Amino acid sequence: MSERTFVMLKPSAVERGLMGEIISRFERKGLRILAMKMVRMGREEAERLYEVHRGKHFYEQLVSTIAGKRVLVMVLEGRSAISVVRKLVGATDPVNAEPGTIRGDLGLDITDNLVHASDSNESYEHEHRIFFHESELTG
Ligand code: 3AN
Repeated sequence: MSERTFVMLKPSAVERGLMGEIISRFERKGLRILAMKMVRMGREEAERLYEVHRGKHFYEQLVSTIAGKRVLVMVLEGRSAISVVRKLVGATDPVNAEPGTIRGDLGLDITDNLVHASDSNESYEHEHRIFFHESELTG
């Protein structure tokens, strides 16, 4: 069944010039890029994106790592897109991420771990609305 997921390439992926490498992994897997744009992340948007982590010890660092910086946000579509993208991205801590995954191959920092990807359909519904209008996703 075709599914959609929200993905954000974090500031380190943008600054290190890894956008093409990461996007190409999604494309080669067969996922369709439905919408994509580069935005400068506002503080309020960052807080909304990481709402579920409010109160955790790493929340403030997480928000300030992306607030005010350029990130690339996108909606990907494909069969079981949510779990497929999470597998391609790899474990949260790049130290534990398997080689062959994006975090396993390209990252080391746990807070700025290159990519954010929705972990459920509920997260997707919340997250994509922060950056995209419904009209950007049709067609
Ligand atoms: P994932 O991004 O793999 O879904 P989550 O949703 O548990 O992981 O965490 C969201 C983000 O919070 C992670 N991408 C990472 O940047 C950060 N994070 C998670 N756990 C920690 C931690 N123990 N220390 C610092 N940052 C963390």
